[in-house]
Amino acid sequence: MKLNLSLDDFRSQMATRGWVVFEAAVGPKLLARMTADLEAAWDVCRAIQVRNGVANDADRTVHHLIGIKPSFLDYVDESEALDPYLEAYFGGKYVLNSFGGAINTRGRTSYAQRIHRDIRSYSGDMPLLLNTLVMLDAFTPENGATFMLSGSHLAAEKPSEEDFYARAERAVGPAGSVLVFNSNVWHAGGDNTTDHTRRSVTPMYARPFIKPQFDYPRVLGYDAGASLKPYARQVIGFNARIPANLDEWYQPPEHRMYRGDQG
Ligand SMILES: O=C(O)CCC(=O)C(=O)O
Repeated sequence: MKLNLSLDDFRSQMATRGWVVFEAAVGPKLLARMTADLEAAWDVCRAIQVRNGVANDADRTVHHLIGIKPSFLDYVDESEALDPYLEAYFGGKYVLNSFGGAINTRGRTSYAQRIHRDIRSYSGDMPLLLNTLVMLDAFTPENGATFMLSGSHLAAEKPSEEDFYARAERAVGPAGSVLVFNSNVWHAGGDNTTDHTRRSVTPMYARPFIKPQFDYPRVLGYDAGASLKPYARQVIGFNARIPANLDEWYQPPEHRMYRGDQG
């Protein structure tokens, strides 16, 4: 992964605008694998969405890709390059909170296209949650590049729709770009008015003491932790698990399920 922003630029843009784009950060090989895996994951997720009666509004969205296909775990390894930036944002360790994705096509919409922020409790200047979005295809205004309301992480209130669309900027970039934003920023996916798909995956990160949306260590299996690289082990959440019996609880610090450096 190559990152075209200095740590200082990242810090200052995150403080003022609340979002940055690392352009063409992910290389073409991994990008192609993730794109193919995203299409395959849609079939897996869709079957369960339909079976469980939650297909409405979820059109062409996928969730919790870790464990569905291997390239998403490879992305976690690759994204270690982002660690100094994410650690600077959080001021400490962080874990994956969710890892979804979307396949936006002409004429089809999902919940991600409503104006929203991804943290239900506004956290002000306390950094609890961070969104990222990996552009598997180039993002353009025509194919629905995300609308971002710069500076909106600085106020609790939701902007009116009129105000939002009057002032929002578009997060554009070539394929492989990574949009990173403070989860307090109001944003919305755009409409795809082209004949080409606009695909993305959206790893979100949180401080380890925030409950993740999915139990990724259990998805992979606790035994899988030993074979992961230390960065992936941390980000997947192996150092921030919840003991479920007293044998897991009574452990020396180096074997604890929730390690002492997780905040
Ligand atoms: O698909 C998009 O452009 C927006 C994605 C989004 O809203 C999100 O990840 O929360």
